[in-house]
Amino acid sequence: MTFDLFEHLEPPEVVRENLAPGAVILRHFVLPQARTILAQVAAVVKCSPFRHMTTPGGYGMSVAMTNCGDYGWVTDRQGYRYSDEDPLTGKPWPPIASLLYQLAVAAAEQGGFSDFQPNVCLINRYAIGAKMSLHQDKDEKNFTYPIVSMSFGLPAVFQFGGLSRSDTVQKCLLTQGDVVVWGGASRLAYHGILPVKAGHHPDTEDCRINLTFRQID
Ligand SMILES: O=C(O)CCC(=O)C(=O)O
Ligand SMILES: [Mn+2]
Repeated sequence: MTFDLFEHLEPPEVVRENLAPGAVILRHFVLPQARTILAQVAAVVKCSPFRHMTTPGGYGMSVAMTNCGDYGWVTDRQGYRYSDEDPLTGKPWPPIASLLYQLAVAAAEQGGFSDFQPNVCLINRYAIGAKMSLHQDKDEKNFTYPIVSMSFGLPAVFQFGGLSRSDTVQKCLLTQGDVVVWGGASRLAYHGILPVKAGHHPDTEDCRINLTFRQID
């Protein structure tokens, strides 16, 4: 008879960490679904592959990106914007899988935002050393909806500051299954990811995957 040490364990409990008014980390919120979600990411990537986009200033981003949803976030020399088709394939982005959509809505609800209907899921892949500098998410038409951000694979340090770039930042280590929700008074808070440290994760090997859900209009 085989005996699986883990099969009787309950999924870890969600632990809530308040970051600021309107901003919370929901530890382990999507941990039970992590492998299913990563398989859904792999399916998206088959249609709309990861690519390194260029900033308006002409720099290549260290993070590789793709999207699913009605729109995707893109950047090139023309600027940051949302597009209803993938510029690489000329086709619409793959849809947001139902499980992902429901989990994003549930996380927003836990964060205190009850009417979230995300129509964009930006998928970020961080190889070792990749980072995202402090920035605000402000390319959306409407800031009444929160940002819902899920982390998988290698851990990374998330920086969360205030409404000015120079405000002090909190540093939080995000690991597989953690979800950060920020909206309301924190919707335009500066945030970023420090360079991902070398490591190995059984589900993603040598990278971190982040899913950022937004409702853009
Ligand atoms: O990777 C993360 O945790 C944050 C990603 C992010 O801020 C963004 O894509 O705008
Ligand atoms: Mn962001």
